[in-house]
Amino acid sequence: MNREELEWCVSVPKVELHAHLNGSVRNSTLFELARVLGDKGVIVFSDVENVIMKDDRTLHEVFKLFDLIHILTTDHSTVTRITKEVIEDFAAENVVYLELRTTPKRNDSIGMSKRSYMDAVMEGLRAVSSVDVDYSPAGLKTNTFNGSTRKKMYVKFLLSIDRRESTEAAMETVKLALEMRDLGVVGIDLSGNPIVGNWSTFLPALKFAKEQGLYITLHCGEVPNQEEIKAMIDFLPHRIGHACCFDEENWRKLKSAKIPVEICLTSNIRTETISSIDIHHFVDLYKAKHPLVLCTDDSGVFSTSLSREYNLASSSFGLGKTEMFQLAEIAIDFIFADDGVKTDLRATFEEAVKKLN
Ligand code: 6MZ
Repeated sequence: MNREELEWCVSVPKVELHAHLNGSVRNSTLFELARVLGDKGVIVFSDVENVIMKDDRTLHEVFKLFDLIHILTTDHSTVTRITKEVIEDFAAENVVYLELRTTPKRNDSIGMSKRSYMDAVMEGLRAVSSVDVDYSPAGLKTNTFNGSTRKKMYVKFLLSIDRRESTEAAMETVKLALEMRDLGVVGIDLSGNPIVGNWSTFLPALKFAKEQGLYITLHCGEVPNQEEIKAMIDFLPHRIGHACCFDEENWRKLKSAKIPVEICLTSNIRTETISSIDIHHFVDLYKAKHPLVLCTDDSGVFSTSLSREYNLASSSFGLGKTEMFQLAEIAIDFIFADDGVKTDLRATFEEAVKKLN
């Protein structure tokens, strides 16, 4: 990786639309948490160390790793800590708009409800100190930033439904999202192990969410389940993530529906969902001018960053700086926020282009 090019990618303002909170935790934090639980005898530290250090993992192994990460992170104070750290890490590499997604978790043994989990997330957001954060809904935003010369960043939340969940649990998450709209929750994500669960289980909750005006993004086509992919496109989500295993007919459907795709290059390669970067569907979608946005997915789990994803796209697909900047800027069109935020972000990019040239 060329250092100068990577630094340039860091300096460009960026929009991150597909980042899972627990997949974006720093390794150093995971080790620290594992050591504490190891000392308490809850886990065996060296076992955890081996799993965290492993670099190449199949999709199946990734979900086993998430179960382990959740053991380390799922208590209120740790959720607050990782939220603060993850937001600060994105801010440090010039992400000016972040949609952070996480699965609200219930754990009766520690008195955690989906709501208290999300309250802990919000506390982490408020604890961010390296950057001015705006998470307020439409109209209030300028108050937060007025007069400040500090770096600023918008943060919005998507609540994830895990494919292991029931219809009722999915509905609870949607109701929570509606309750937390004033706190920057803008939509719903469907994620989790793609070989688990059925589309029909989640459909009632997703339909309800859409009717209530929440934005929807779906993990779609991480495995070649063409029937599910077709049903997902027919649902007309506002965005989809991945789109790795589409057959010709589903490509046609997706393209004619113009649903923006969140592209996670390193994640797809590491999980072997795509066998090699040269055949990644980014190229076809980019050439077809299909709406797409580069994202990290799980920057901690896959040891990447949004700047690295841009750098990887540039080196793999031969995109120059002008194209890269345009790619970063056009992502504004696909964010789940109102026109005021979009206008403000466009101004940020205009300022940046003057400095970069
Ligand atoms: C599908 C994924 C994912 O929600 O606990 N998640 N779901 N495909 C992926 N591609 C690799 N990466 C992450 O963050 C972790 C959760 O996000 C989903 C999984 O459900 C995982 O448990 P949160 O913050």
